[in-house]
Amino acid sequence: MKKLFWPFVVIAFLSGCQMRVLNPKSDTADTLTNLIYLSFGIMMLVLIVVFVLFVYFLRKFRERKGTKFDVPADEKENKWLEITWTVIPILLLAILAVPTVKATYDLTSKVSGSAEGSKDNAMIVEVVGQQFNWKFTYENGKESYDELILPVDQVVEFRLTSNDVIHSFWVPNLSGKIDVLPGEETRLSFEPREEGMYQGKCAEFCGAEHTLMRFETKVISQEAFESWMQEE
Ligand SMILES: [Cu+2]
Repeated sequence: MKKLFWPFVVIAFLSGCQMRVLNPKSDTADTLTNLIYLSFGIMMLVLIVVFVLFVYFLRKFRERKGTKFDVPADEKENKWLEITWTVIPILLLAILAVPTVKATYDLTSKVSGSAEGSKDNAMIVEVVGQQFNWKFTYENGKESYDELILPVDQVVEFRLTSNDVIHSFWVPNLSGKIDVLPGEETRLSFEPREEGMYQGKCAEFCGAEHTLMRFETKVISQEAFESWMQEE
C-alpha cells in the first residue's frame, strides 16, 4: 500500500488538471466555492483545536520517571464544561447553515423555473442529453454537438432534458451539477465571467460509454459569439 501512495497523489493531482471545482469562473461557481471554503475553514478550526489540546494533554499527563501515576477521580458533572461543548457545535453549525440555506435559495430561484421564471436578460440554451452526447440548441435555432459556445458576461439559462436515461450536466468551473431527466425539463443558469475553455461532462453513470460523454465549453467575447451565431 505504501508504495502506491505517491503515484496515487500524483494521479489525483494530474487528473484534476482538466476539471477544477475550486477554480470558479462564474457567479454561481463563486457561491459554491465560497461555501466549500467556509465548511473547510470550520473543519480546520475544529481539527486544529482538537489536535493542539490532544498533544498538550499527552505531554502534560504523561508518566514521568520517578513520579507515581495516579488516576484522577472521576468528574461527576461539570455544568460549564457541558454547556461549552454543547454551545460551540451549535454555533459552528449555525455559521455553516445560514449561508448554505441562503445560497440554496438564491441558486434555486436562478436555477429552476421558479416564480420569477427566466431572468429578463437571460440567453436561453436548450440542452438535450442522450447516450452518449450532448446537443445544444441556441435561440436562433443553431445547433451544436458536444461543444457549448457561450458569450462572456452574459446570463445563460439552460433548459435541459434527456432523450433516454438520466444524465447530469456539469461544468465544474461554471456551476454545480443538474440532473437531466427524460420527459421533464430542469433548469440551470450562470454567468461566465472569463473567456476560456472549460471541460464539461455527464456526471451520472448512464451506460457503457458514459465516460465519453464529455463536452467542451468555450466562453468567447460577445462579438465573437454574435458572428459565430451567424455562421452556417
Ligand atoms: Cu450521461
